[in-house]
Amino acid sequence: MAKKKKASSTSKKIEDLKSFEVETEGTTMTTNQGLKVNDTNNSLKSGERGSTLLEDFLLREKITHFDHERIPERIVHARGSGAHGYFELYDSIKEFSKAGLFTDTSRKTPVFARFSTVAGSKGSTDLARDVRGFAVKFYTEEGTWDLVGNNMPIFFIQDAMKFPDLVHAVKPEPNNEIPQAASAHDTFYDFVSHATETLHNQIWVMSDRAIPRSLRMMEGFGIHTYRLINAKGESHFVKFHWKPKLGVHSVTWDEAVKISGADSDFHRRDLWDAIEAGQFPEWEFGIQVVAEKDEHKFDFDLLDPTKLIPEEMVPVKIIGKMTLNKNPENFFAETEQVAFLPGHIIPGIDFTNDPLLQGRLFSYRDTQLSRLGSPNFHQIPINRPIMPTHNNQRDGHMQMDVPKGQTAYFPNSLSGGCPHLSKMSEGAFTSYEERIDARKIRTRSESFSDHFSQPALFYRSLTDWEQQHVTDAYIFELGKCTQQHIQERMLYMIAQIDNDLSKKVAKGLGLKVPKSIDKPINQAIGADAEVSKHQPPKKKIYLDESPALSQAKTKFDTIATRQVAVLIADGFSMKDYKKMTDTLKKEGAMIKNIAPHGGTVKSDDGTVQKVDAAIATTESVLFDSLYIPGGKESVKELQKHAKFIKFINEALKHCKAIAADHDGAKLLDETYVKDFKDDEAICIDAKPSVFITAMAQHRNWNRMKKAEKIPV
Ligand code: HDE
Repeated sequence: MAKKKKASSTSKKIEDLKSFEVETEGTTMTTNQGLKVNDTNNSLKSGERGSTLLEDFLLREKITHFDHERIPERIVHARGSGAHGYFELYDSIKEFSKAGLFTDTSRKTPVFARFSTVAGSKGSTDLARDVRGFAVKFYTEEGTWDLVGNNMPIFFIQDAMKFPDLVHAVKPEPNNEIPQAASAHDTFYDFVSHATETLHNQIWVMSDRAIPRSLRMMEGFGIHTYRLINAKGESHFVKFHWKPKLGVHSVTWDEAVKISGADSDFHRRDLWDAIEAGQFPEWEFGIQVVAEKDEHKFDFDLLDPTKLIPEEMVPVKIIGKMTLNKNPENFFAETEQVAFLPGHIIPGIDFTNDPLLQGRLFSYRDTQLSRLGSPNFHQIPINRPIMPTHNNQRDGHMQMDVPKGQTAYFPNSLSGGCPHLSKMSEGAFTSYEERIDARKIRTRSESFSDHFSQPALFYRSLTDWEQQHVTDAYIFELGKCTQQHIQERMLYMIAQIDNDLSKKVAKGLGLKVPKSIDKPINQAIGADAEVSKHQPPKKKIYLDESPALSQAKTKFDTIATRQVAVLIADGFSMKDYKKMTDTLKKEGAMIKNIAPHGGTVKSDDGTVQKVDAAIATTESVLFDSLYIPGGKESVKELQKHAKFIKFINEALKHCKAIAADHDGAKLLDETYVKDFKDDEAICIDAKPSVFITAMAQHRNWNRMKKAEKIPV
């Protein structure tokens, strides 16, 4: 079989990985000891029909390895997809940071990024309603820096101490291991309704951000406030942002549910295919910088990870770009074995006292020990830094290096004092000397106690259709809870964010918003006595709206990588087809021919077109838009298959752009499209440019209210 041409790319890290690659082509089968094998199908037996002999070392080696080939999946973020790429800096920010990757614009820093869902197991659907992990490993010349973030700018909890409770609540319930990859169940909302600090992240999860159209179309956030340290040793607070070049776009919940059935690898496949096609995903990298002196000027605490800094208050300064241009060679070796640690830091960046970040600094190293099984996990090829490493750490399971010499301690004279220490001026990392004068105390700062202002700001900043999606999501999620007291407690909490929202959700649940819950809210918070003591009775409004929080305000200027389903059968008009698809391809769209059967179809001028998917094997939800060229015979044939009608009706319901030329429009007349002829995104006998503009809008949300009634 001809080998598929791969998108090429190289970097210091890719070269390093190459030295570990093992080719299969042209090789002879051997055991792990290099012994040539002549039979891998039959075990050694006492006679043709006899029992298997203990002597069979070939069988034992093969089976033993197989028996142990699984490792524990990540306790959270088990389901993930990764890719290689590089980071480029537009402008030096040496006034803020001395880090090489932030000061040297000539560098191309190799990266490996892994995107993930949080709650589901390794094999769960990509389209779960969930936060997405956005972890990037920068292989810098000063050591590896891991920015382990999410696609939402805030987190559920304020203190690492609560993380096991949060995760236990959202994961499948312990008695029956139900539900998989879903927050819509009693234990999650039982927890959430008792911990008001979760409400901000929780309302983001109800928004479309939790069901991205593509991993390539979501933002990324470092969440915590970090520090940037310049060459003079001065510190600035910083929040890190990733902004996708393709804009931020999502699917609807109805699509998410259907995609989970049609292709549960939808996001993984989309990322892989885009990179293989040379359509490299790109994100711009931005920083929000706050001077030390301004630490306390906000209505919230910079150390509180449930708060964002509205971009309207501190703009995001774009300083660079990440491009992902190479798929892994082996999923397990790279995407599964990659170990991200927030504690992997480099000179020029430092931590703050955010109590969630502080806990993470412990957890990520610890978890690799049970997941990867050894303190030598940094020696696994994907985890090796591009810089040589030297220290006196020794031995442990699976030691891959062969450290030479007589000494493994410091100080020493027998090895000439090596490996020797470096000074800060020679590039050594030294922690920022923050002044601390404090009591040792197990508590939560009063400055962390406003839990409603920012979820309310988020909700206020959404457009009507986005707010509608949040309402529907709450009705779905709380509707799946079986305990009325949990639903009512949630309604009470939501009312603290927005009364009207709570009323709409209550209506959907067939309940009333309670005026109070079984205990006053302060006590309801339970364990966090300090938080409850300071709980403000009312939310604050320090900003009317933050447009940056709405997906409707992102980019709508490209159809690159959009999937267009072209519905054709024998006799389709080649003239229509060519005119439309040539223009779409020029804009970077991906054309997929969908026909009544697999193989090929013949156009009206006798040209043969390859079919990408027979209608029986695909679904409308896997595409961004659809086009039907003319051709009497073709349209007649398509009409015979009810699934094409369903296909079109679903695209219409999901507010997608639909185009048809000549006879193609007749097929639309058999669908609900006939009631939507004035719709801006229904393009009949229109120029390709009209269809392109409609598709670039991602969806025609003006259609949403009417389209919701379409019964598919
Ligand atoms: Fe994680 N998290 N986390 N998390 N997290 C893990 O580390 C943890 C948090 C995030 O693609 C684990 O290697 C604690 C915030 C991502 O491999 C574990 C706390 C943010 C990934 C862990 C948090 C994240 C993880 C599981 C609260 C966004 C996947 C496997 C103190 C800023 C990385 C592993 C990948 C993975 C612990 C909170 C993002 C158990 C204790 C906040 C993207 O160590």
